[in-house]
Amino acid sequence: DLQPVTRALISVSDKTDLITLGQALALHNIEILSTGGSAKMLADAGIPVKEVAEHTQFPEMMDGRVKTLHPMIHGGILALRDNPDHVKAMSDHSIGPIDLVVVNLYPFEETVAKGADFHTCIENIDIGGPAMIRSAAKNYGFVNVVVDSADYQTVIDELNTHGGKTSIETRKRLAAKAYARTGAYDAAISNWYAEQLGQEFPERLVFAGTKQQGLRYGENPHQSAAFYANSESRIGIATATQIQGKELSYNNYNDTDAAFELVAEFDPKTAGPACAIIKHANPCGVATGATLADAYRTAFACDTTSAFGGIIALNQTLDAATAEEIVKIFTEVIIAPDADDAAKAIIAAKKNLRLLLTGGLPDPSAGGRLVKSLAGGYLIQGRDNALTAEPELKVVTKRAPTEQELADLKFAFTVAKHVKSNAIVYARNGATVGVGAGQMSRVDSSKIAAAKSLEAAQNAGETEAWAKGSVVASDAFFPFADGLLAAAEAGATAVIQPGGSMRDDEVIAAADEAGLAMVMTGMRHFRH
Ligand code: 93A
Repeated sequence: DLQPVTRALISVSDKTDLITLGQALALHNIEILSTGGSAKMLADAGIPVKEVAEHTQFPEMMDGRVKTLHPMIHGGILALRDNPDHVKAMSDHSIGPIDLVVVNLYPFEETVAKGADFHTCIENIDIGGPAMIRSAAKNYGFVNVVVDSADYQTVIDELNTHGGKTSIETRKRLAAKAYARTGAYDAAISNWYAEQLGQEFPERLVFAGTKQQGLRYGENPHQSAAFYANSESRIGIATATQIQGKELSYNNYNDTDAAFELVAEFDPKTAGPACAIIKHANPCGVATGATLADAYRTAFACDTTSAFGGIIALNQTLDAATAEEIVKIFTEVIIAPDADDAAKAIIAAKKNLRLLLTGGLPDPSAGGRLVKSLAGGYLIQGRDNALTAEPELKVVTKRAPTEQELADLKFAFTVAKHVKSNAIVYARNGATVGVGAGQMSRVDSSKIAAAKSLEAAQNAGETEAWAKGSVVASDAFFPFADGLLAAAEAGATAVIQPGGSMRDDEVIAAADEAGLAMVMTGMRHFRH
Protein backbone atom coordinates (compact mmCIF):
# COMPACT_ATOMS: atom_id res chain seq x y z
CA ASP A 1 0.00 0.00 0.00
CA LEU A 2 2.18 2.82 -1.28
CA GLN A 3 1.10 6.43 -0.75
CA PRO A 4 2.61 9.50 -2.41
CA VAL A 5 4.14 12.34 -0.42
CA THR A 6 3.30 15.70 -1.96
CA ARG A 7 3.47 18.05 1.01
CA ALA A 8 5.49 17.92 4.22
CA LEU A 9 5.30 19.91 7.42
CA ILE A 10 8.54 20.38 9.30
CA SER A 11 8.61 21.87 12.78
CA VAL A 12 11.62 20.86 14.82
CA SER A 13 13.32 22.15 17.96
CA ASP A 14 16.32 19.85 17.51
CA LYS A 15 17.53 20.79 14.05
CA THR A 16 19.99 17.90 13.61
CA ASP A 17 20.18 16.82 9.93
CA LEU A 18 17.35 19.18 9.01
CA ILE A 19 19.12 20.41 5.87
CA THR A 20 19.82 16.87 4.65
CA LEU A 21 16.15 16.03 5.02
CA GLY A 22 15.01 19.27 3.37
CA GLN A 23 17.27 18.69 0.38
CA ALA A 24 16.02 15.14 -0.08
CA LEU A 25 12.38 16.26 0.06
CA ALA A 26 13.08 19.07 -2.41
CA LEU A 27 14.61 16.53 -4.81
CA HIS A 28 11.27 14.69 -4.79
CA ASN A 29 9.43 17.97 -5.45
CA ILE A 30 7.70 17.75 -2.09
CA GLU A 31 6.35 21.09 -0.93
CA ILE A 32 7.69 22.00 2.50
CA LEU A 33 5.64 23.90 5.07
CA SER A 34 7.54 24.97 8.14
CA THR A 35 7.45 27.05 11.32
CA GLY A 36 9.64 30.04 12.28
CA GLY A 37 13.08 28.74 13.22
CA SER A 38 12.88 25.59 11.10
CA ALA A 39 11.66 27.55 8.03
CA LYS A 40 14.47 30.05 8.42
CA MET A 41 17.15 27.37 8.59
CA LEU A 42 15.77 25.63 5.48
CA ALA A 43 15.43 28.89 3.54
CA ASP A 44 18.96 29.93 4.51
CA ALA A 45 20.19 26.67 2.98
CA GLY A 46 18.40 27.56 -0.25
CA ILE A 47 15.64 24.99 0.16
CA PRO A 48 12.19 26.14 -1.04
CA VAL A 49 9.92 26.47 1.97
CA LYS A 50 6.56 28.06 2.81
CA GLU A 51 5.85 29.48 6.23
CA VAL A 52 2.95 27.81 8.02
CA ALA A 53 1.53 31.29 8.72
CA GLU A 54 1.39 31.96 4.99
CA HIS A 55 -0.24 28.60 4.35
CA THR A 56 -2.92 29.10 7.02
CA GLN A 57 -3.27 32.83 6.35
CA PHE A 58 -3.15 33.14 10.11
CA PRO A 59 -0.21 34.65 11.99
CA GLU A 60 1.82 32.82 14.59
CA MET A 61 0.66 34.35 17.87
CA MET A 62 0.83 34.38 21.67
CA ASP A 63 4.59 33.92 21.84
CA GLY A 64 4.36 30.95 19.50
CA ARG A 65 1.83 29.12 21.66
CA VAL A 66 -0.43 29.06 18.60
CA LYS A 67 1.42 28.43 15.37
CA THR A 68 0.26 25.16 13.84
CA LEU A 69 -3.04 24.69 15.71
CA HIS A 70 -5.22 25.43 12.68
CA PRO A 71 -7.75 23.46 10.56
CA MET A 72 -5.59 24.07 7.48
CA ILE A 73 -2.91 22.03 9.24
CA HIS A 74 -4.90 19.45 11.17
CA GLY A 75 -7.45 19.00 8.36
CA GLY A 76 -4.60 18.42 5.94
CA ILE A 77 -3.09 15.81 8.23
CA LEU A 78 -6.24 14.04 9.41
CA ALA A 79 -8.33 13.83 6.22
CA LEU A 80 -8.93 10.31 4.95
CA ARG A 81 -7.90 10.55 1.32
CA ASP A 82 -10.27 7.73 0.29
CA ASN A 83 -13.34 9.11 2.09
CA PRO A 84 -15.54 11.26 -0.25
CA ASP A 85 -16.85 13.39 2.63
CA HIS A 86 -13.33 14.15 3.81
CA VAL A 87 -12.20 14.91 0.28
CA LYS A 88 -15.17 17.25 -0.20
CA ALA A 89 -14.42 19.03 3.10
CA MET A 90 -10.83 19.52 1.96
CA SER A 91 -11.97 20.96 -1.31
CA ASP A 92 -14.74 23.15 0.25
CA HIS A 93 -12.21 24.75 2.60
CA SER A 94 -9.19 24.70 0.28
CA ILE A 95 -7.29 22.41 2.62
CA GLY A 96 -4.29 20.77 0.97
CA PRO A 97 -3.17 17.34 2.17
CA ILE A 98 -0.07 17.05 4.37
CA ASP A 99 1.48 13.60 3.90
CA LEU A 100 4.63 13.89 5.99
CA VAL A 101 4.88 15.44 9.45
CA VAL A 102 8.36 15.93 10.86
CA VAL A 103 8.22 17.22 14.41
CA ASN A 104 10.43 17.02 17.43
CA LEU A 105 9.22 18.65 20.58
CA TYR A 106 10.18 21.57 22.79
CA PRO A 107 12.95 20.16 25.00
CA PHE A 108 10.85 19.76 28.15
CA GLU A 109 12.93 16.92 29.63
CA GLU A 110 16.21 18.77 29.04
CA THR A 111 14.77 21.95 30.51
CA VAL A 112 13.81 20.10 33.71
CA ALA A 113 17.20 18.37 33.82
CA LYS A 114 18.90 21.76 33.63
CA GLY A 115 17.07 22.75 36.81
CA ALA A 116 14.97 25.48 35.16
CA ASP A 117 12.33 27.28 37.23
CA PHE A 118 8.65 26.31 37.23
CA HIS A 119 7.57 28.93 34.70
CA THR A 120 10.32 28.03 32.22
CA CYS A 121 9.40 24.35 32.44
CA ILE A 122 5.74 25.16 31.77
CA GLU A 123 6.68 27.26 28.75
CA ASN A 124 8.62 24.28 27.41
CA ILE A 125 5.53 22.10 27.30
CA ASP A 126 4.87 21.64 23.60
CA ILE A 127 1.19 21.60 22.61
CA GLY A 128 1.09 22.04 18.84
CA GLY A 129 3.88 19.52 18.25
CA PRO A 130 2.24 16.56 20.02
CA ALA A 131 -1.10 17.49 18.42
CA MET A 132 0.41 17.18 14.94
CA ILE A 133 2.30 14.02 15.85
CA ARG A 134 -0.85 12.36 17.20
CA SER A 135 -2.92 13.49 14.19
CA ALA A 136 -0.37 12.17 11.73
CA ALA A 137 0.05 8.88 13.57
CA LYS A 138 -3.73 8.37 13.66
CA ASN A 139 -3.85 8.80 9.90
CA TYR A 140 -0.97 6.33 9.35
CA GLY A 141 -2.82 4.95 6.30
CA PHE A 142 -1.81 8.06 4.35
CA VAL A 143 0.54 10.10 6.49
CA ASN A 144 4.14 9.60 7.61
CA VAL A 145 5.20 10.91 11.01
CA VAL A 146 8.81 11.37 12.03
CA VAL A 147 9.69 12.31 15.61
CA ASP A 148 13.38 11.43 15.64
CA SER A 149 16.11 12.69 13.31
CA ALA A 150 17.50 9.13 13.36
CA ASP A 151 14.52 8.18 11.16
CA TYR A 152 15.09 10.79 8.42
CA GLN A 153 17.17 8.35 6.42
CA THR A 154 14.45 5.68 6.61
CA VAL A 155 11.98 8.07 4.99
CA ILE A 156 14.50 9.28 2.41
CA ASP A 157 15.29 5.66 1.49
CA GLU A 158 11.58 4.87 1.16
CA LEU A 159 10.99 7.87 -1.12
CA ASN A 160 13.99 6.90 -3.24
CA THR A 161 13.00 3.24 -3.55
CA HIS A 162 9.32 3.82 -4.23
CA GLY A 163 9.56 6.93 -6.44
CA GLY A 164 8.29 9.49 -3.93
CA LYS A 165 5.98 7.10 -2.10
CA THR A 166 6.16 5.30 1.23
CA SER A 167 4.93 1.89 2.34
CA ILE A 168 2.24 1.12 4.89
CA GLU A 169 4.69 -0.96 6.96
CA THR A 170 6.96 2.02 7.43
CA ARG A 171 4.07 4.37 8.19
CA LYS A 172 2.77 2.00 10.88
CA ARG A 173 6.19 1.64 12.45
CA LEU A 174 6.61 5.40 12.49
CA ALA A 175 3.13 5.82 14.02
CA ALA A 176 3.90 3.41 16.85
CA LYS A 177 7.13 5.25 17.61
CA ALA A 178 5.28 8.58 17.47
CA TYR A 179 2.79 7.59 20.18
CA ALA A 180 5.62 6.21 22.31
CA ARG A 181 7.25 9.64 22.05
CA THR A 182 4.16 11.67 22.97
CA GLY A 183 3.41 9.17 25.76
CA ALA A 184 6.90 9.51 27.20
CA TYR A 185 6.68 13.31 26.83
CA ASP A 186 3.47 13.51 28.84
CA ALA A 187 4.89 11.02 31.36
CA ALA A 188 7.84 13.33 31.91
CA ILE A 189 5.48 16.28 32.37
CA SER A 190 3.21 14.46 34.82
CA ASN A 191 6.12 13.08 36.86
CA TRP A 192 7.67 16.54 37.01
CA TYR A 193 4.36 18.06 38.07
CA ALA A 194 3.90 15.46 40.82
CA GLU A 195 7.38 16.27 42.05
CA GLN A 196 6.59 20.00 42.07
CA LEU A 197 3.57 19.23 44.24
CA GLY A 198 5.65 17.07 46.55
CA GLN A 199 3.68 13.95 45.65
CA GLU A 200 6.08 11.04 46.06
CA PHE A 201 3.40 8.55 45.11
CA PRO A 202 0.91 10.31 42.81
CA GLU A 203 -2.48 8.85 41.89
CA ARG A 204 -1.08 7.61 38.61
CA LEU A 205 2.56 6.92 38.04
CA VAL A 206 3.77 6.72 34.46
CA PHE A 207 7.00 4.97 33.73
CA ALA A 208 8.89 6.01 30.68
CA GLY A 209 11.97 4.20 29.55
CA THR A 210 14.07 4.16 26.43
CA LYS A 211 15.35 0.82 25.22
CA GLN A 212 19.08 0.94 25.68
CA GLN A 213 19.80 -2.64 24.79
CA GLY A 214 17.90 -5.72 23.70
CA LEU A 215 19.28 -8.64 25.69
CA ARG A 216 19.82 -12.16 24.40
CA TYR A 217 17.78 -13.50 27.30
CA GLY A 218 16.74 -12.75 30.85
CA GLU A 219 17.76 -14.35 34.11
CA ASN A 220 17.46 -17.69 32.25
CA PRO A 221 17.75 -18.53 28.55
CA HIS A 222 14.01 -19.17 28.18
CA GLN A 223 13.14 -15.65 29.41
CA SER A 224 13.26 -12.68 27.02
CA ALA A 225 14.70 -9.39 28.25
CA ALA A 226 15.80 -5.84 27.46
CA PHE A 227 17.36 -2.96 29.35
CA TYR A 228 15.52 0.36 29.49
CA ALA A 229 17.04 3.59 30.72
CA ASN A 230 14.90 6.13 32.54
CA SER A 231 15.40 9.89 32.57
CA GLU A 232 17.41 9.87 35.83
CA SER A 233 20.86 11.22 35.16
CA ARG A 234 22.44 9.60 38.25
CA ILE A 235 25.81 8.03 37.42
CA GLY A 236 25.66 4.24 37.23
CA ILE A 237 25.18 1.26 34.99
CA ALA A 238 22.82 3.13 32.63
CA THR A 239 25.28 5.97 32.01
CA ALA A 240 28.40 3.79 31.78
CA THR A 241 30.48 3.49 28.63
CA GLN A 242 31.55 -0.01 27.69
CA ILE A 243 35.18 0.08 26.60
CA GLN A 244 35.51 -3.54 25.59
CA GLY A 245 34.19 -7.08 25.96
CA LYS A 246 31.07 -9.01 25.07
CA GLU A 247 27.60 -7.52 25.38
CA LEU A 248 26.29 -7.36 28.91
CA SER A 249 23.75 -10.01 29.84
CA TYR A 250 20.70 -9.51 32.04
CA ASN A 251 22.52 -10.96 35.05
CA ASN A 252 25.57 -8.84 34.26
CA TYR A 253 23.43 -5.70 34.42
CA ASN A 254 21.90 -6.74 37.71
CA ASP A 255 25.18 -7.73 39.36
CA THR A 256 27.17 -4.80 37.98
CA ASP A 257 24.60 -2.39 39.34
CA ALA A 258 24.74 -4.06 42.77
CA ALA A 259 28.55 -3.97 42.71
CA PHE A 260 28.82 -0.31 41.76
CA GLU A 261 26.15 0.85 44.22
CA LEU A 262 28.04 -0.95 46.97
CA VAL A 263 31.51 0.37 46.18
CA ALA A 264 30.11 3.90 45.82
CA GLU A 265 29.42 3.86 49.58
CA PHE A 266 33.18 4.20 50.01
CA ASP A 267 34.18 7.72 49.11
CA PRO A 268 37.81 7.51 47.93
CA LYS A 269 38.55 10.80 49.71
CA THR A 270 37.72 9.40 53.15
CA ALA A 271 37.81 5.61 52.76
CA GLY A 272 40.67 5.35 50.26
CA PRO A 273 40.68 2.76 47.48
CA ALA A 274 37.88 0.17 47.69
CA CYS A 275 36.85 -2.90 45.74
CA ALA A 276 33.69 -5.02 45.76
CA ILE A 277 33.37 -8.41 44.10
CA ILE A 278 29.80 -9.54 43.42
CA LYS A 279 28.24 -12.89 42.61
CA HIS A 280 24.47 -13.35 42.26
CA ALA A 281 23.94 -9.77 43.42
CA ASN A 282 25.70 -10.44 46.74
CA PRO A 283 29.23 -9.40 47.67
CA CYS A 284 31.64 -12.30 48.11
CA GLY A 285 34.41 -9.91 49.06
CA VAL A 286 34.67 -6.19 49.82
CA ALA A 287 37.79 -4.41 50.95
CA THR A 288 39.52 -1.09 51.34
CA GLY A 289 43.30 -0.95 51.06
CA ALA A 290 46.42 1.19 50.92
CA THR A 291 46.33 0.85 47.14
CA LEU A 292 43.60 -0.27 44.76
CA ALA A 293 45.52 -3.46 44.02
CA ASP A 294 45.67 -4.15 47.77
CA ALA A 295 41.94 -3.59 48.05
CA TYR A 296 41.32 -6.03 45.18
CA ARG A 297 43.66 -8.69 46.59
CA THR A 298 42.03 -8.48 50.01
CA ALA A 299 38.49 -8.56 48.62
CA PHE A 300 39.44 -11.57 46.50
CA ALA A 301 40.96 -13.39 49.49
CA CYS A 302 37.61 -13.30 51.31
CA ASP A 303 36.17 -15.93 48.98
CA THR A 304 38.49 -17.00 46.16
CA THR A 305 36.06 -19.70 45.01
CA SER A 306 33.02 -17.48 44.56
CA ALA A 307 35.03 -14.62 43.02
CA PHE A 308 35.56 -16.75 39.91
CA GLY A 309 33.37 -15.31 37.13
CA GLY A 310 32.43 -12.40 39.37
CA ILE A 311 31.76 -8.71 38.85
CA ILE A 312 34.34 -6.26 40.15
CA ALA A 313 33.52 -2.69 41.11
CA LEU A 314 36.20 -0.14 41.99
CA ASN A 315 35.78 3.28 43.56
CA GLN A 316 38.63 4.92 41.66
CA THR A 317 40.64 4.77 38.45
CA LEU A 318 41.70 1.26 37.49
CA ASP A 319 45.50 1.20 37.34
CA ALA A 320 47.95 -1.31 35.82
CA ALA A 321 48.85 -2.99 39.12
CA THR A 322 45.18 -3.73 39.85
CA ALA A 323 44.48 -4.81 36.27
CA GLU A 324 47.42 -7.27 36.46
CA GLU A 325 45.86 -8.83 39.56
CA ILE A 326 42.35 -8.98 38.12
CA VAL A 327 43.29 -10.76 34.88
CA LYS A 328 44.78 -13.67 36.82
CA ILE A 329 41.34 -15.26 37.09
CA PHE A 330 38.18 -15.24 34.99
CA THR A 331 36.05 -12.17 35.66
CA GLU A 332 32.83 -11.18 33.85
CA VAL A 333 32.74 -7.40 34.31
CA ILE A 334 34.83 -4.57 35.74
CA ILE A 335 33.10 -1.27 36.49
CA ALA A 336 35.07 1.77 37.61
CA PRO A 337 34.96 5.55 37.34
CA ASP A 338 37.92 5.42 34.95
CA ALA A 339 40.91 3.35 33.79
CA ASP A 340 44.36 4.54 32.81
CA ASP A 341 45.91 3.57 29.47
CA ALA A 342 48.26 0.97 30.93
CA ALA A 343 45.35 -0.74 32.69
CA LYS A 344 43.25 -0.65 29.50
CA ALA A 345 46.07 -2.34 27.60
CA ILE A 346 46.25 -5.15 30.15
CA ILE A 347 42.48 -5.65 30.10
CA ALA A 348 42.48 -5.59 26.28
CA ALA A 349 44.33 -8.91 26.29
CA LYS A 350 41.17 -10.49 27.72
CA LYS A 351 38.82 -10.08 24.76
CA ASN A 352 35.63 -11.13 26.55
CA LEU A 353 36.19 -9.22 29.78
CA ARG A 354 33.77 -6.31 29.87
CA LEU A 355 35.15 -2.99 31.05
CA LEU A 356 32.66 -0.27 31.95
CA LEU A 357 33.69 3.28 32.81
CA THR A 358 31.36 5.81 34.36
CA GLY A 359 33.35 8.99 34.84
CA GLY A 360 32.43 9.10 38.53
CA LEU A 361 30.60 7.43 41.38
CA PRO A 362 26.85 7.52 42.05
CA ASP A 363 25.81 9.55 45.06
CA PRO A 364 24.74 6.97 47.66
CA SER A 365 22.57 9.52 49.45
CA ALA A 366 20.59 10.51 46.35
CA GLY A 367 16.85 9.88 46.34
CA GLY A 368 15.01 7.88 43.72
CA ARG A 369 12.58 5.02 43.43
CA LEU A 370 13.01 1.27 43.58
CA VAL A 371 10.45 -0.70 41.60
CA LYS A 372 9.64 -4.37 42.01
CA SER A 373 6.93 -6.08 40.04
CA LEU A 374 4.46 -8.42 41.65
CA ALA A 375 1.58 -10.33 40.06
CA GLY A 376 -0.75 -7.55 38.95
CA GLY A 377 1.25 -4.59 40.14
CA TYR A 378 4.36 -2.81 41.24
CA LEU A 379 5.77 -2.27 44.68
CA ILE A 380 7.52 1.05 44.82
CA GLN A 381 9.71 2.46 47.55
CA GLY A 382 12.36 5.12 47.97
CA ARG A 383 16.00 4.06 47.56
CA ASP A 384 17.75 2.90 50.73
CA ASN A 385 19.88 6.02 50.64
CA ALA A 386 20.62 6.34 54.34
CA LEU A 387 23.53 5.20 56.42
CA THR A 388 23.88 5.61 60.13
CA ALA A 389 26.15 8.52 60.82
CA GLU A 390 28.66 8.07 63.62
CA PRO A 391 26.97 10.21 66.30
CA GLU A 392 23.86 8.05 66.12
CA LEU A 393 25.70 4.85 67.02
CA LYS A 394 24.77 3.88 70.56
CA VAL A 395 27.12 1.76 72.65
CA VAL A 396 24.88 -0.63 74.62
CA THR A 397 27.42 -2.95 76.25
CA LYS A 398 29.73 -2.46 79.23
CA ARG A 399 32.68 -2.48 76.89
CA ALA A 400 32.86 0.19 74.19
CA PRO A 401 34.45 -0.78 70.87
CA THR A 402 38.08 0.21 70.30
CA GLU A 403 38.82 2.69 67.54
CA GLN A 404 39.80 -0.10 65.13
CA GLU A 405 36.71 -2.11 66.04
CA LEU A 406 34.50 0.92 65.49
CA ALA A 407 35.96 1.56 62.05
CA ASP A 408 35.46 -2.08 61.12
CA LEU A 409 31.93 -2.09 62.53
CA LYS A 410 30.93 0.82 60.31
CA PHE A 411 32.56 -0.84 57.33
CA ALA A 412 30.78 -4.15 58.03
CA PHE A 413 27.37 -2.49 58.47
CA THR A 414 27.80 -0.57 55.21
CA VAL A 415 28.52 -3.83 53.40
CA ALA A 416 25.62 -5.59 55.17
CA LYS A 417 23.26 -2.97 53.69
CA HIS A 418 24.14 -4.41 50.27
CA VAL A 419 23.78 -8.10 51.21
CA LYS A 420 20.48 -9.94 50.76
CA SER A 421 18.70 -10.52 54.06
CA ASN A 422 19.31 -12.14 56.43
CA ALA A 423 22.74 -10.58 56.18
CA ILE A 424 25.67 -11.26 58.47
CA VAL A 425 29.07 -9.77 57.65
CA TYR A 426 32.34 -10.42 59.49
CA ALA A 427 35.03 -7.82 58.86
CA ARG A 428 38.60 -7.10 59.93
CA ASN A 429 40.96 -4.25 59.03
CA GLY A 430 38.60 -2.66 56.51
CA ALA A 431 37.79 -5.90 54.69
CA THR A 432 35.13 -8.56 54.80
CA VAL A 433 36.33 -11.94 56.04
CA GLY A 434 33.01 -13.81 55.86
CA VAL A 435 29.62 -13.03 54.32
CA GLY A 436 26.38 -14.88 55.08
CA ALA A 437 23.56 -13.91 52.70
CA GLY A 438 19.95 -14.65 51.95
CA GLN A 439 19.18 -17.19 54.66
CA MET A 440 15.77 -17.52 56.24
CA SER A 441 17.40 -17.79 59.67
CA ARG A 442 19.85 -15.20 60.94
CA VAL A 443 21.70 -17.93 62.86
CA ASP A 444 22.26 -19.81 59.59
CA SER A 445 23.65 -16.66 57.93
CA SER A 446 25.94 -16.25 60.90
CA LYS A 447 27.15 -19.86 60.67
CA ILE A 448 27.69 -19.65 56.92
CA ALA A 449 29.68 -16.44 57.27
CA ALA A 450 31.84 -18.04 59.97
CA ALA A 451 32.38 -21.16 57.85
CA LYS A 452 33.39 -18.98 54.88
CA SER A 453 35.90 -17.20 57.09
CA LEU A 454 37.51 -20.53 58.00
CA GLU A 455 37.68 -21.44 54.31
CA ALA A 456 39.32 -18.09 53.56
CA ALA A 457 41.93 -18.72 56.25
CA GLN A 458 42.66 -22.22 54.96
CA ASN A 459 43.02 -20.89 51.42
CA ALA A 460 45.66 -18.53 52.79
CA GLY A 461 47.43 -21.46 54.53
CA GLU A 462 46.20 -20.53 58.00
CA THR A 463 44.31 -22.72 60.44
CA GLU A 464 42.35 -20.22 62.51
CA ALA A 465 39.11 -18.85 60.98
CA TRP A 466 39.39 -15.18 60.02
CA ALA A 467 36.21 -14.46 61.93
CA LYS A 468 38.32 -14.84 65.07
CA GLY A 469 39.16 -11.35 66.23
CA SER A 470 36.85 -9.78 63.67
CA VAL A 471 33.73 -7.66 64.13
CA VAL A 472 30.29 -8.59 62.93
CA ALA A 473 27.38 -6.68 61.39
CA SER A 474 23.76 -7.78 61.19
CA ASP A 475 21.38 -6.00 58.77
CA ALA A 476 18.50 -6.32 61.25
CA PHE A 477 18.20 -6.88 65.00
CA PHE A 478 18.92 -10.21 66.64
CA PRO A 479 15.49 -11.48 67.70
CA PHE A 480 17.11 -13.83 70.20
CA ALA A 481 20.52 -14.14 71.76
CA ASP A 482 21.35 -17.22 69.66
CA GLY A 483 22.52 -15.30 66.56
CA LEU A 484 24.74 -13.14 68.68
CA LEU A 485 26.12 -16.15 70.54
CA ALA A 486 26.93 -17.81 67.21
CA ALA A 487 28.97 -14.72 66.28
CA ALA A 488 30.73 -14.75 69.66
CA GLU A 489 31.51 -18.41 69.21
CA ALA A 490 32.99 -17.64 65.79
CA GLY A 491 35.34 -15.24 67.54
CA ALA A 492 33.87 -11.82 66.79
CA THR A 493 34.84 -9.22 69.39
CA ALA A 494 32.34 -6.49 68.52
CA VAL A 495 28.86 -6.27 67.05
CA ILE A 496 26.87 -3.69 65.10
CA GLN A 497 23.14 -4.09 64.61
CA PRO A 498 20.02 -1.90 64.47
CA GLY A 499 18.55 -2.99 67.81
CA GLY A 500 14.85 -2.72 68.54
CA SER A 501 14.04 -6.32 69.37
CA MET A 502 11.67 -7.12 72.25
CA ARG A 503 14.58 -9.11 73.64
CA ASP A 504 17.28 -6.43 73.23
CA ASP A 505 17.97 -6.77 76.97
CA GLU A 506 18.67 -10.49 76.62
CA VAL A 507 20.89 -9.89 73.60
CA ILE A 508 22.82 -7.13 75.37
CA ALA A 509 23.26 -9.31 78.47
CA ALA A 510 24.59 -12.14 76.29
CA ALA A 511 27.04 -9.72 74.65
CA ASP A 512 28.24 -8.49 78.05
CA GLU A 513 28.57 -12.06 79.24
CA ALA A 514 30.75 -12.90 76.24
CA GLY A 515 32.80 -9.71 76.67
CA LEU A 516 31.65 -8.27 73.34
CA ALA A 517 31.32 -4.59 72.54
CA MET A 518 28.04 -3.82 70.81
CA VAL A 519 26.67 -0.71 69.09
CA MET A 520 23.14 -0.13 67.83
CA THR A 521 22.39 1.93 64.75
CA GLY A 522 18.65 2.37 65.09
CA MET A 523 18.41 1.73 61.36
CA ARG A 524 17.62 -1.51 59.60
CA HIS A 525 18.83 -2.41 56.11
CA PHE A 526 16.70 -5.27 54.81
CA ARG A 527 17.31 -6.07 51.16
CA HIS A 528 15.49 -8.77 49.23
O1 93A B 1 3.84 26.45 21.43
S1 93A B 1 3.40 25.31 20.69
O2 93A B 1 2.87 24.28 21.50
N1 93A B 1 2.24 25.74 19.66
C1 93A B 1 2.18 25.33 18.38
O3 93A B 1 1.17 25.58 17.72
C2 93A B 1 3.31 24.64 17.82
N2 93A B 1 3.51 24.15 16.58
C3 93A B 1 4.76 23.61 16.54
N3 93A B 1 4.63 24.73 19.85
C4 93A B 1 4.48 24.38 18.55
N4 93A B 1 5.36 23.75 17.72
C5 93A B 1 6.74 23.36 18.11
O4 93A B 1 7.65 24.37 17.68
C6 93A B 1 7.27 22.13 17.46
O5 93A B 1 6.87 20.94 18.12
C7 93A B 1 8.77 22.33 17.48
O6 93A B 1 9.35 21.77 18.64
C8 93A B 1 8.95 23.83 17.54
C9 93A B 1 9.61 24.31 16.27
O7 93A B 1 9.66 25.70 16.25
P1 93A B 1 10.61 26.48 15.22
O8 93A B 1 10.45 25.86 13.89
O9 93A B 1 10.12 27.90 15.28
O10 93A B 1 12.02 26.37 15.73
